[in-house]
Formats: sequence, C-alpha cells, structure tokens
Amino acid sequence: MQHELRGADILWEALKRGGVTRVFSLSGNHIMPVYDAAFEQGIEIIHVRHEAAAVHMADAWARLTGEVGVALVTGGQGHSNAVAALPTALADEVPLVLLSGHAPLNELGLGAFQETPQVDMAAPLCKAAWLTQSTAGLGADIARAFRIARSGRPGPVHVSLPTDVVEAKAAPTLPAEAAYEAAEMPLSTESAKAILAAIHGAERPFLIAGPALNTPNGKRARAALEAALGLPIALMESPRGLGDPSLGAFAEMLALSDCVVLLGKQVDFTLRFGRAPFVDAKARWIVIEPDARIMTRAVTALGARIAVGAMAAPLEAVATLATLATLATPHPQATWATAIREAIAYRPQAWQALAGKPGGPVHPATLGAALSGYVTPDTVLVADGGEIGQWMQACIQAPERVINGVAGAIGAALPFALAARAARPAGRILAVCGDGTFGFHMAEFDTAMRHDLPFVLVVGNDAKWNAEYQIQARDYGANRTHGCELSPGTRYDLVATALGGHGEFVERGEDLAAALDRAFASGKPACVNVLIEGLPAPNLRRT
Ligand SMILES: Cc1ncc(C[n+]2csc(CCOP(=O)(O)OP(=O)(O)O)c2C)c(N)n1
Repeated sequence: MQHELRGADILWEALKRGGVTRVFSLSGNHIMPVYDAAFEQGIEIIHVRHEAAAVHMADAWARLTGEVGVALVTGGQGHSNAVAALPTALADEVPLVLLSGHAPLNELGLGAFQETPQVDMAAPLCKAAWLTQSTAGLGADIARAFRIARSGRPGPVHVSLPTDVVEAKAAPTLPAEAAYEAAEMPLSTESAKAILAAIHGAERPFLIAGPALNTPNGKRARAALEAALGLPIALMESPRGLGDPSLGAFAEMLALSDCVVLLGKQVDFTLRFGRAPFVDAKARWIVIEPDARIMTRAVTALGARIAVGAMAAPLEAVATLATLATLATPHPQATWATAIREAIAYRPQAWQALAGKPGGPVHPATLGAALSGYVTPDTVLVADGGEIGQWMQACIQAPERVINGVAGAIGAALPFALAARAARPAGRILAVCGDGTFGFHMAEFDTAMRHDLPFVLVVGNDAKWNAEYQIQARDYGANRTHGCELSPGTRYDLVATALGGHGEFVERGEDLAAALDRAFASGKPACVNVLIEGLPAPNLRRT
C-alpha cells in the first residue's frame, strides 16, 4: 500500500513542488494543522498582523519575483479580511493564491465555527475560487490554482481548505511540475505579422502595455520590442489613467495617434474607453487580449475601429512580436518616437527650483527631489496614497516600482515594502505614502522587525485625506470640505520606534537629507515622517 500523508503535509509538498519558498500568513484555528505540518517543510512563514497585509505581501512578492505569491489565512473573518486585498491584485494582474482555512466539510450546514460562504465572497475578485473536497486531491488543487493564476491575464485564485480535509490522511498524488505552469496562449504568426504591418503602416503608432507586463520577464519583453520597433511602450498601471503623472504628458501624444496598440492593456476607464477626444475617433486599434470577456468589452467600446484583434497572453504576444520585428526594419517615424519619449519624460521646469528648498511645510516636489537622490540601481520604489503617491511617482524614477495600481485602493505601502525587501534582500527599498494611508497597516512594522525586513518608508504628512479633500474643494467649494481632516503633526515616526524600528520627524526641507541618511544607515524598518504641503496631484499637460 502506498504511504499515506496528512492533507496538510500534502499541501506543503505541493506548494514546494510549485517553487514556493515562503508564504505570507496569519494563524488561526482552521489552519493549525497546516502550521503544524510546516515544521518539517523548510518553507518560511512570514506571519503578519492583518490578513489583508498577507495578501498585499504575496502580491508585491509576485510582482517583483515573477513567481506566484501565496497567502495563508484562517477561515471566517480571517478570510474576509484577506479578501479585502484581492481587488488590488486582480486589477494589477498579479498571480497569487489565497489559501484560507475553512469549517470542516462534515459540519457544514450545522452551524460550524466561522462557517461562512468563503468561496462566494472571494469568487468575484478572483480568476477562480473553490472549496477543496478531497485530501488526495490537494496536490492537484494547488497545481491548478497556480496554473490559473499564471495563465492568460494573471490574477488571484482562492482555495478554501476545510480542516477535516487537511487533517485526514491519504496517499499523496503530487502533480508534475508542468501542471503548475501557465497554459500556453501564443500569438499566431499570422496575427503577429498583421499587427506589425499595421504598426509599420501607421504614421503615429502608440503602444500601451498593461500591468501584467510589469514583472521582470515583462520588462525584458517590453525592452526587446521597444528596441526592435524603435518605439516606446507606455505601461499603464495607474488609476489616474490618462492623468497618470508618472507618464508625464503622454496623453497629449495618445490623442494624436492614428494607431493604438494594446499589449494586454484593457480598454476601460483608464483609457476613457477609447473615446474622442482622448483618442482620435479615426484612430485604428490593435487589441491583444487573453480574456474573451474583456475582448467583448473592447469590441463594445471600439467596434469597427479595431483593425486587428488577437486572443493571446500579453507576455507571449510581446515576445513573438519582438522576435518577428527584429526581422523587419524599425518603425520609420523616429521623430514621432522621440516626441512620445519627450512627452513621457516631461516635468515642469518649476519643479527644479523646488529641489533643496528650505523651510516647511515641505513642498512635495522638494521631497521628491530629495528622495530621488537616494535612488540606486537596485532600488525598488513603493508608492501609495492619494495625492502624495502621484507626486512621488511623478518625481522619482526608480528601476523597479510597486504602486497601489489600477484598483486605486490605498493602504498597501507597508506590506508592499516588507515583501519588496523579502524579494530583494540586497536592494534598497524606498517606500512613500500619505499619513492617511500609513494608518491602514502600521502594525506591520512589528512584522518587519520580527522577520528582519528593513526599508525606509517616508510618510507625506499633510494632516488630511488630501485626495478626497481636493475633490470636495474642487467640486463643492473650499467652504464645503469635511471628513478629510487628520490630526496635525501626528508622530507616525514614533509608531516605528515603539515597535523597535527607526523613526525620523522632519519639519523643514533642509533637514531631509540628514534624516534620510540616518534612516538608511539604521538598517532597521524606518519611518521618516515629513510635514508636507497638502497640494493637489500634479497636472502635467503642456497644452
Ligand atoms: C481602500 C481605500 N479607501 C479609501 C479610498 C479613497 N481615497 C483615495 S485617496 C485617499 C486619501 C489618501 O490620503 P493620504 O494617504 O494621506 O494621501 P494624500 O491624498 O493626503 O496625499 C482616500 C481616502 C481608496 N482609494 N481606497
């Protein structure tokens, strides 16, 4: 008879076979057998202070490593806390697997402890969600979850794990490593040739990539296609869409384009649904899209303006296009390519005068200029929050960047920073968020201490939920702003020191550099709390 294993052991074996080296987790009754089985496994459990933080960490880990991130939480409220972080991963097209403990199958319908419709809760925010049914099938479930998370447009997958399933024993049937891989979804040579012909035939082609291409492999593929075509690719991953200040004045060039090429970028609110005047009504569209439902949406929005529509996974499609494009000549419109690059790089001249400006409260551009001086070739920039997030994304160019993404949900900065450190042990982790955003997960400084995951988190402290304040002031008048005030001068830096980290409090521009030097030199999880001017996010239109 084949040797039997506890379900929890099968689960870990299956995760290891999928290449998992660490999971982000918060314990609870339903997953105690899984914790017990972890002893022998050599997989690190980074245990956190809120389940949403575990999912955000799995998210940032996946973005930076290109692997599937794994979060492990308990059932009931542990699960619903975790679910709150799924929209960010879904909208930013991040492959992760949320494993949640669950009431035992043999108690369902009887009022079991924390019996909750967990799958129903997660399903709308995931590519797939299910309740695992059999101990012997746990391995296949994990491989399937990885495969779905990675295939086509990547995204989160949820599997609920009933305690009786993980406690029971069964003969393990572990899937082959290939079962974890993404299902192939290549771009046909015929479609690739048609797309390249359309790009070459256009005078002003504009290429846009979606968030799925912001992984290490995605970056390499984009760079290869850019080089082969001689055209830049704009990566759109911000909820500000055409107003994303990290892309400078790119929207002005998009409006002039006669051929928009979507490399897995969804047609949605960020593109103003492709409507004029944001895109010329006569422009032709090339849509590369892995998801039939979203392709249908593109057809609804663009109709006959779609010149070529192709179902393919973005990464595979870009790789195929790059290979075939190297066989052709680069796009002849070099001046157009230069104009796009200049538009993306555009930042107002006035910002230069703000660099090094003394006094306080500190202007966001002064802060951005100071932080830019700390960007090294191995820096990961994490930017979150409302207006401050936009300012920092506009001011700071870093080799790698993790932002809160298209979902526009604030709060993930601290978990992102921790996971970025885990993913880049030798790199520099520079995170920035607003004072409002800091509050969501500030207890994660404790996690960072316990797991020795240092970073520098700069809080732009303007004593308000400024993004919402700006909307109220703009739409209803400066005398009708309320519910957006936060306590002035709050010492968020002392949260870091109270939990064992390093804290700095900065009130004047001239004190920034010394505070940042000390924060980086501390080697600890650090909070640099800077009193800033609460200004609206930059509007980078030149016209
Ligand atoms: C989870 C979530 N809750 C609320 C919002 C609405 N919201 C967007 S930006 C913002 C203000 C953020 O304040 P802060 O982090 O201090 O940055 P600031 O805008 O002040 O620069 C709020 C409340 C959101 N996007 N996501």
